Amino acid sequence: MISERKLPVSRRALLRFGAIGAGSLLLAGCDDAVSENPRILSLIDKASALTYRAQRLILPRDKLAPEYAESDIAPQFRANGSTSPSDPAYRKLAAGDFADWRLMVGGLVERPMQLSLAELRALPASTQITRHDCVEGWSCIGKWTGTPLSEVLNRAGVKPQAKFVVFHCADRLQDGAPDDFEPGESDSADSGGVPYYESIDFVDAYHPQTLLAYELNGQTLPIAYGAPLRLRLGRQLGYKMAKYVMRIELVASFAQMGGGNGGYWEDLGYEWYAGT
Ligand SMILES: Nc1nc2c(c(=O)[nH]1)N[C@H]1C(S)=C(S)[C@@H](COP(=O)(O)O)O[C@H]1N2
Ligand SMILES: [Mo]
Repeated sequence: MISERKLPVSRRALLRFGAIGAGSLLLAGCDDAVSENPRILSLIDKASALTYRAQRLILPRDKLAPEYAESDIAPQFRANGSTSPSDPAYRKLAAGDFADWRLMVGGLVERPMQLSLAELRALPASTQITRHDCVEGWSCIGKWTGTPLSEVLNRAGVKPQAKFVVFHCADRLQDGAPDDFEPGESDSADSGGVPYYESIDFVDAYHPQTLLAYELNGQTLPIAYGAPLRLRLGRQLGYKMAKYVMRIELVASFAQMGGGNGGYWEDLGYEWYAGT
């Protein structure tokens, strides 16, 4: 079911990739020093050495990612990847403060639904101060508020055949080798490109720190960070945390979707299970 292939992106390429970001985008409160951050280096090693199955055996299902104090929050959270989708339908929704936006929930569910932001905000909410680790080698601590994904899944009613939750996003990124990608430079060109998407299994989908976040640091989620709704996971790397989520689809397999590897970066060679 889950591919056991090794990460084809070399660690050297990842570090070079990280070095570009570290040089160009230093922000107070975010830890950018990839070469001095042994934890990030070791998690890159871990991501390539351990299979998904091994990680799932080692980690208790509900093991929580560390949570931090208000004083640990980065003064400015770093934005990465798409920061302003150019899709016309998205721009129109953004112009209306997402009043007309609806989260579509479909696929292998008993009750397909559409939820407005007001409806999501009316569901039980959860707030957490957690650290975001990007595969490029930087980390940032932020306070996220949103609806636990489990609240939405329970209302939609997950069919027994469903194995994965897929997040379809509003933005498109240029396809290409990770070496060609300039972090933060994806937006001007996203009218062509490939739609961003991600997928997780039900261990993560029902994990208490898995949120559909609509606030960052007590403010309505800004567009740069994925407005109106983005995924937050406690225990995986940044690229899993889909921004600009438009549609959630429950599937038995993602083999027929995109490049067949379960996510935009996965289709370019990154691990599907990006455990930290
Ligand atoms: N839709 C979408 N989601 C995305 C991305 C993206 O380009 N598009 N980039 C990913 C990567 S690599 C990271 S590190 C985080 C960045 O989130 P931030 O901008 O809030 O820091 O979003 C992830 N989710
Ligand atoms: Mo990332």
